[in-house]
Amino acid sequence: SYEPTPDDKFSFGLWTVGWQGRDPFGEATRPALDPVESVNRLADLGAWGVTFHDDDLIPFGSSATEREGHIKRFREALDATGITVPMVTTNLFTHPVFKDGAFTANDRDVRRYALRKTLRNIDLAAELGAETFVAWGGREGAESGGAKDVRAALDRFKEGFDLLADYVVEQGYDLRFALEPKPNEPRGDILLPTVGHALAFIERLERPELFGVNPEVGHEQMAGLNFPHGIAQALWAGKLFHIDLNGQNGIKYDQDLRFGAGDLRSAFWLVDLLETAGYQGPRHFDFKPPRTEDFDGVWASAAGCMRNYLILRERAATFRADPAVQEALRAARLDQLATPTLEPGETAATLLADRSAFEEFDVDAAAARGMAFEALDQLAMDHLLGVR
Ligand code: 3MF
Ligand code: MG
Ligand code: MG
Ligand code: MG
Repeated sequence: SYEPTPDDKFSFGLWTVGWQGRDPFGEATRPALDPVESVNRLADLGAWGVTFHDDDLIPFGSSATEREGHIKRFREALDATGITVPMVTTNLFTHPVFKDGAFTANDRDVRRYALRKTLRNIDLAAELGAETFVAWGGREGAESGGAKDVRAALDRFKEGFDLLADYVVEQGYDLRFALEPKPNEPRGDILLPTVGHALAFIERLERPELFGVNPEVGHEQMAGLNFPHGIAQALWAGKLFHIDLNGQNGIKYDQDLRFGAGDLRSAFWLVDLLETAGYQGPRHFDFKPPRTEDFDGVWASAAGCMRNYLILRERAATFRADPAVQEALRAARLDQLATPTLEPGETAATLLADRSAFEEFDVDAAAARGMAFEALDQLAMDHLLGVR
């Protein structure tokens, strides 16, 4: 059965099911959704967690008393359903004040305001027991070359994150940051456009151990990149702190289709990777139920995200367990790739002394060997399509 349970660690942003369908060309097609209703419905569907931007829960500009009221009734819904809050994030992109960015806005007062908004939200994240604080810098970027000094902006980006990390340590919060890359939209070009850029940036921070990435399927695919490859590198670096699952059809606007829609083969390899690599974090969906849908369609779309993950998890497991696949993996020499290139303790000198590695190496015979990848990939297709 493909019925989700809390053990599957499926989580959803309030902004996903709550998306009203407003896009650059059209008005909302659905009324606003009460966060309490979202928590209840997601719990009914078998989800484990909800995540939110500060403004998803507490409308921008609320008074302190209103703020407390929103948090109180949200907490009551969490307690009643057992839904957790594994991740919280800050909205630093909707209000016009952030039109030129938040931590990297040219205007210094805007940067100071953005940091204050974030610090306040970090307190709330800790209060609700979140382990991950996501930062997507959607407005950190530019439309034209002279408008942004990218090196100065990266200095300001680092300054901001260093301050936030110091604060988390000073407060004794058990919270880590996950940076979310995206190449463009809403800015013409966004800073930290891909997983690779984000991983390199993190190493320049004062407390790199507190920072990882929150890659989103569609964001990497908007840049034409192979998402499972990016995830594999994040895992290899010990930096996959969180993930945004959704669907995307190639290099287009950020489609945010439900997980499994879009590039299905990529989704299969992604689930195979997450499940075999021992990723323990949330399976978080950042999707948008298309604006064609009413609320029945919204919940069908949310249920579909989880169902597709569970189907792909089963398909990937049957693929790995199939003796014919294991044989095909050997024929494709994946076992050899797992073997170090050098003998233990080997140096350049011993490699230079090994005549079999060069002088006597039969280059033509090695070049003539087939890699047997097509047979392996067809087995994967057969498993994905459910005919094996
Ligand atoms: C935009 C996004 C964001 C981030 C969110 C942080 C509004 O394309 O993906 O969603 O995921 O801000 O979690
Ligand atoms: Mg997105
Ligand atoms: Mg997206
Ligand atoms: Mg996202």
